[in-house]
Amino acid sequence: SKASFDRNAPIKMRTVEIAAVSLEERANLLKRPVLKSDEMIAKVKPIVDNVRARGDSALRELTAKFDKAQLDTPLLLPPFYPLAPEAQQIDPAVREAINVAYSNIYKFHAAQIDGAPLVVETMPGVTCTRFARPIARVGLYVPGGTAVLPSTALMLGVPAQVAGCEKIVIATPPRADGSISPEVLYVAHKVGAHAILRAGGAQAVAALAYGTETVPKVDKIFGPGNQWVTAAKMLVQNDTDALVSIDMPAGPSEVLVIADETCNPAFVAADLLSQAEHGIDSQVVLVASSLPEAMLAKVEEEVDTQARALARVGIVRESVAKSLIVKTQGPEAALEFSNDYAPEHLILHLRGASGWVNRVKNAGSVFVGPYSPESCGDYASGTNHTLPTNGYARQFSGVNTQSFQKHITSQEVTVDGLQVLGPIVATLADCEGLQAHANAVRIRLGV
Ligand code: HSO
Ligand code: ZN
Repeated sequence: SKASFDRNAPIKMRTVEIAAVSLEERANLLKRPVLKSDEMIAKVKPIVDNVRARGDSALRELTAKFDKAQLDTPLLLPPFYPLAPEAQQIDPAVREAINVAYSNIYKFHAAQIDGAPLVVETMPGVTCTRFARPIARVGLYVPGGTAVLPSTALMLGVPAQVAGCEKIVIATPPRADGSISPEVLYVAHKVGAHAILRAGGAQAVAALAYGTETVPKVDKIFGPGNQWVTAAKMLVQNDTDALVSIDMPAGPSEVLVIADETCNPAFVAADLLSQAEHGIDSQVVLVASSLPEAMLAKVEEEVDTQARALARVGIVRESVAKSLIVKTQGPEAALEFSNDYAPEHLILHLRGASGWVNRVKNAGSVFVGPYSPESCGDYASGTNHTLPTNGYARQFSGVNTQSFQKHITSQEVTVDGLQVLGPIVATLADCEGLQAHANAVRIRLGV
């Protein structure tokens, strides 16, 4: 499809004036491209069933077919102690950058841990508590494809490590020679992963969900991926035999930038393009909050010139063509549009940007002011980059430490406590006609 684009054509976004569009058009602007989830689920089902039935041999065949890698050696790489020799050879600057990113992500996620139990005496002698426990076995999907993403290994591995998960399995598609990126190996070592499964796509998700001769079954599967990976996650989540949960449904990555007359047009353009380069279906929205025409033109000019200098210009050309500029009268209307859109990433290039954060109702992660590009959160500031897309920011949080924990509640009622609480419970049990429930109280009260 790349050939169908004229190289001289401007790399340009579509513009709409929000006050001028009908309610129906507005609703359309908020939509993402249709994810045909039931069609995709039907397509991945044979793959998932194959791995479930035939285990490792199916995995090897599918990896040869989709990743062009013949794996004669084990599918599962062993623990990484000591560090694999190829991982010792990564560029020292990259190694140091991973170390700093690791430390920031670790700090922010360690602060999120639900440590001390919650203890509440709801009535005298009636004590309710809630405490967290790690999810024992977790599978972390690290995409391969058009870019290697050691950063995703960090974003999933660090909270798993902080939460104290017993078994961390990283799944990632191997390169054609069967190897895994040394940077991913290095991150696996740092987060204390127990194994790397050299497989990707729906087949990797199936192996993690059901287990194979060599791949351990996990309790929860995390991580972004293409439509195949997402559909496979949705499929196994609904299979009670798999008994597995997932982090969230994932769609193409998104950014919404709100800019006013205080913005730096070159910064705004750079932020839009950093999202556009992820893939041809990346969703990029600029909300121009009373942005003077001359400045908007400057942003558009910057998008075009900066895009042309990118190695991934082919991808950017396609995603920018599908992107949108929404003009609003001021920041109130801009925030209203953003809250309705519920973007994965929200960047505020606004006067007094931090003052607008409390107006954000729906977003995966917010980037405040001119010096907070999304790239910082994508890699190294400390926040997680596995975030809800497709409008799911209305009801989902991004991956965080508690995504790797679950909560258990408990109660202890004293004999005196039961004197007061028991009759209340018996009355409600009688009301529901559940006599045995009432008896369990009355037998203790001796009434
Ligand atoms: N923006 C991506 C994360 C990422 N960026 C990884 C670079 N590497 C989705 O939130
Ligand atoms: Zn990114």
